[in-house]
Amino acid sequence: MSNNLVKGQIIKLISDNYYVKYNDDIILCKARGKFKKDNITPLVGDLVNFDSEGKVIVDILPRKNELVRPPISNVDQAVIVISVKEPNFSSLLLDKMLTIIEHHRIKPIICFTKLDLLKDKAEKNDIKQYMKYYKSIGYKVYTNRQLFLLKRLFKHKLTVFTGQSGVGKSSLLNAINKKLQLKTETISTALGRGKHTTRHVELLQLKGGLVADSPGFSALDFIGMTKENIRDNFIEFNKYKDNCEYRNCFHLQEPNCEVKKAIDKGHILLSRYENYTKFMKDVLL
Ligand SMILES: Nc1nc2c(ncn2[C@@H]2O[C@H](COP(=O)(O)OP(=O)(O)OP(=O)(O)O)[C@@H](O)[C@H]2O)c(=O)[nH]1
Ligand SMILES: [Mg+2]
Ligand SMILES: [Zn+2]
Repeated sequence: MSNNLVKGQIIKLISDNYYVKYNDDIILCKARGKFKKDNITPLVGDLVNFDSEGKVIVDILPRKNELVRPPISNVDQAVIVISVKEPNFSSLLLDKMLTIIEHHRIKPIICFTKLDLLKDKAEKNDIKQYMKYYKSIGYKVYTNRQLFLLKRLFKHKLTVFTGQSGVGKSSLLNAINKKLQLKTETISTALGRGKHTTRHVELLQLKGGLVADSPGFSALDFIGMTKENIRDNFIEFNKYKDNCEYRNCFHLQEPNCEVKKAIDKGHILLSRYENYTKFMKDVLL
């Protein structure tokens, strides 16, 4: 065994070239042949021991978590970027992303964009109510104009930016750090193709942390998630569940359900419950 083993983190992967961050250097490494034999694929985000002389990755340290799409490990938090227009706000999509991200034990942060496109007062009010509600249940909620606050979120963290194509993920990252110069696209072309402008997975250094401007988490479905998982990741329901008559209440048809009472009283947002019941049906299919 070599004496030159040091610990780094994979920040980019192009075919079988691994770019490993070691202090302030980026070192191009290969993976040890044994990984392939054992059917192990090093992922972007992996903490690794590598031989700094031979430039070979020798071990992958245990992963905190692992996403399939985008293929990244050790994710601490996800910024869910959601536009209020172009594309229109969808509470269904937001709740879906929240549920999936919570399930992966990743901390969600919500960032609304394109509020400048809201002309109608009622529409603006509507969005404000949503923002207030998600804050009230414990999420960090921002708009893309709150750069001062957003800039403080990244230190020592691995953050994934996620959300539909065209919501403004790359634009927001560029605003946080002008040097990034990520490619952005006008909305008509982005939507027309229905594809993400941003494709490959790479961790960028941002404000003392690492971020991935990922090509879509949104495509991810409730893969591997059970009804229980979905229920338990609607975080505000958990405060009421112990008082439901049934110990394993799904808050659907059961009598004396405290969650449903909380909805009737206006303590839980109706759209949250409607989206929840929809997801429960989807998972049963
Ligand atoms: N009006 C308005 N337009 C915005 C705002 N943020 C971003 N845009 C525009 O929205 C379009 C799409 O932005 P991108 O940053 O490319 O979106 P993206 O989320 O990175 O999209 P993909 O890479 O395709 O996933 C661009 O034309 C941006 O200029 C905003 O706050 N207001
Ligand atoms: Mg992009
Ligand atoms: Zn219940």
